[in-house]
Amino acid sequence: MPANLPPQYLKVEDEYRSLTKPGDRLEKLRELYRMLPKHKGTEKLQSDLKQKMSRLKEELETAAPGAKKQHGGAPKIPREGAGRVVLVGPPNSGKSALLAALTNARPAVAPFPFTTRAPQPGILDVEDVPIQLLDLPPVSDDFMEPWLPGLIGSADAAILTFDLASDDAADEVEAVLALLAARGIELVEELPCDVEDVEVRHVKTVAAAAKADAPGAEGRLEVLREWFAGRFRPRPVSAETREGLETLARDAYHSLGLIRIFTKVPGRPADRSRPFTVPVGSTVLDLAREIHRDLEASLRSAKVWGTGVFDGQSVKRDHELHDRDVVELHAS
Ligand SMILES: Nc1nc2c(ncn2[C@@H]2O[C@H](COP(=O)(O)OP(=O)(O)O)[C@@H](O)[C@H]2O)c(=O)[nH]1
Ligand SMILES: [Mg+2]
Repeated sequence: MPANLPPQYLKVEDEYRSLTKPGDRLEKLRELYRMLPKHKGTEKLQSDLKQKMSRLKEELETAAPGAKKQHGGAPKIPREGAGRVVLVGPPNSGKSALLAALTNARPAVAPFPFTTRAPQPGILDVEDVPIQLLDLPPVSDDFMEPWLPGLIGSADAAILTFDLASDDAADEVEAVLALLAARGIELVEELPCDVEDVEVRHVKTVAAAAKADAPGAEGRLEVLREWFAGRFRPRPVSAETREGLETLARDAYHSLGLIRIFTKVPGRPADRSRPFTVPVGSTVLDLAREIHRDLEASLRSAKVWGTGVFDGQSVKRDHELHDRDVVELHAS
């Protein structure tokens, strides 16, 4: 569905592009968001804008003078891979064990709360795409790192952990959701497409019912599914037995809404070792921009092998790409 943006919007977008100060850019993004018609055709734009706003907010918070003291030293974790998925959940729910089971990172796993104080990144390779999995301290009303909501809000997606070894798992997760909602962050399985409120950030979330091997886990899973019906459908996983880990990894990858594109140079086969990734709905021009800033200006045409085209079909810059397309870019 086309976005059909009003001319006024495009004008403000140009103004946004010319700004360099994060504070000014954030203000301009808020203005853009308010102007944007909210419907299915602008879904991708809406979430792009929210994402940019969250990242700028996080940047401003960690860079502000006095931020160190005020925020207890908000840690700066560089982004890696095609996207960032954060592990969110109550204390002791099995987040760090999942990071350890899914990546090569070795976080501390311990039977008492607040073992994890600083975010711990690991790389999860799934469907030929590396994604950054970030283990976080717990969301809790006993104590919560002040920078934690900002970091969650600026992530590309979240894994929310439900503790199948705990009889209070439902209440614990409700508390997490409420604490985040109070900070303008809503964890949701599906992103809504018509949010008027600039300040609410929806984070696409995969629900993981951790410790599926624990005694009584099956019954608790039933209860949780009923309790959260219509909001979350927790998938059983176990860091111990590795049950459900592959599915969880794939679901986390799919929650990022990416497509994989292979590139080739004329007269040679495609490089299928590492795909580029771009958001669903991206065009040839978006791909060029992703590969190199300069390529955006010099791009003349492209040939595509894949979905909805005949092999090697010449396409325009605004041609929409599909998962696993092979693209040959021609620049002047
Ligand atoms: N039985 C079982 N216990 C687990 C599993 N994952 C974590 N645990 C235990 O649950 C406790 C908390 O785990 P941890 O990963 O540190 O939780 P976090 O606080 O959410 O990071 C530790 O005692 C772990 O050994 C699992 O898959 N099965
Ligand atoms: Mg932990």
